[in-house]
Amino acid sequence: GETPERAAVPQTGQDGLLLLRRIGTVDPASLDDYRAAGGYTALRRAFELGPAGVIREVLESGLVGRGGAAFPTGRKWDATARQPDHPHYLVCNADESEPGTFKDRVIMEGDPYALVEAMTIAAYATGCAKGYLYIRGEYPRAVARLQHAIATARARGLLGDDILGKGLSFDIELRRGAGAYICGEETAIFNSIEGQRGEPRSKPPFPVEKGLFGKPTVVNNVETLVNVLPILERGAQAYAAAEPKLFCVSGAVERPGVYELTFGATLRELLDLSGTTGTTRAVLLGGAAGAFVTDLDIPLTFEGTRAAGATLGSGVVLVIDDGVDLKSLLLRIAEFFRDESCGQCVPCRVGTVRQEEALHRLSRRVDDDDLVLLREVGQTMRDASICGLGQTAWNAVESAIDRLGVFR
Ligand code: L3W
Ligand code: SF4
Repeated sequence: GETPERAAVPQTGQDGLLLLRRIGTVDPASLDDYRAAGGYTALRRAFELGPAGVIREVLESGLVGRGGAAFPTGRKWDATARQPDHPHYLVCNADESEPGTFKDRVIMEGDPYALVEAMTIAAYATGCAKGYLYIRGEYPRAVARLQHAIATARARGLLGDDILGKGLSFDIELRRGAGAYICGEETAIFNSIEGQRGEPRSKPPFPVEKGLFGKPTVVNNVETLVNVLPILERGAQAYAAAEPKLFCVSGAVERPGVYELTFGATLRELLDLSGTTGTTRAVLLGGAAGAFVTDLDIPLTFEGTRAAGATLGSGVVLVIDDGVDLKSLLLRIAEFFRDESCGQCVPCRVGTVRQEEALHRLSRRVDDDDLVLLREVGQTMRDASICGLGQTAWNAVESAIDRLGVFR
């Protein structure tokens, strides 16, 4: 189902928003509104810089992927642009399915032309004539608004042949996912678009060499792509000095929603903006694939959360108060991974079942053998699974046992 409407209300603690600036202030159906609010200045700047110049700016900005893995975007673009094999493809990963994540939805519903423009810039820089927007099927409003934005941009010469009279040919095809979490994994997206089962492929080869239809492919998350607009508008250095990040705040808070902060703010500062209810016991950072933390003074950066044994992931901040039944929450997370495992590789297919069974037993009676088993199964999933789903399926459970003393 859809995330409750109130979760889609952007919240902010500061002026000068970069990523959320147009949301709620422009009509998402109106290309004229978008242009009046600064739309398409970044693409014009891209044409001035040329493809190599755009990649240089993105590299200099330090932008890393916002889907969870934080790989340098400029390196991905550069590697694809250099591939001699053609055609090159662009894929936007809009299959936002990590539990607790709803930032991409807010962008797509509130500022759809921003994503169309950002995809056009990415395609220009990396030499892609075709882009696929792979969007979560449970986002009907985002689908409708993006379809309208794509059709309007095409009718106005901003997609298709000879974009803005600059000789660029690029078009976007929207594809809807059918409800599988695993289809957010980049190579599972390729299989899904190609009409195969949505199962991850082994990497390497990485998509930049051999991706969609076996061709060099750039795959970026929605938030990653829209960051390219302020990078080109402001210049890489000005952008890097105040780099924006979106956070999806939910759980025991007064004002759940999407918050834009500058990297470096602490978890406590974010929770001061959202307000908390009850007594905060822990925060699940990074979603179901993430980890619980109790120190609210950790900086919300990729490095800061890693140093705290957690992950920023896709920006999930799920606040747990003392009224939450942690055992039920862990069971729900384990059930989710068991259900969403594609079943292709043994560590994950079997491990997610064993993890859920052990948690069921432990929630009835704490037994040391089950705790040992859980750790062994978890470590095996982490070490031997093909993709991120299996590799992260034990993170939250492990951190709840080690840091929150569940089952002690
Ligand atoms: C070229 C190399 N490219 C890595 C690329 C790779 C991918 C990106 C990250 O996601 C995380 C998990 C969850 N040459 C490269 C290279 N790349 N080495 O960089 O790669 P990787 O393998 O570190 O991670 P991953 O498999 O892409 C695993 C998180 O994803 N997650 C994300 C969900 C995202 C969405 C969304 O965007 N809509 O749903 C969910 O759990 O945190 O850590 O592009 O090809 N040498
Ligand atoms: Fe499928 Fe899980 Fe293996 Fe990923 S880790 S390929 S989801 S079975």
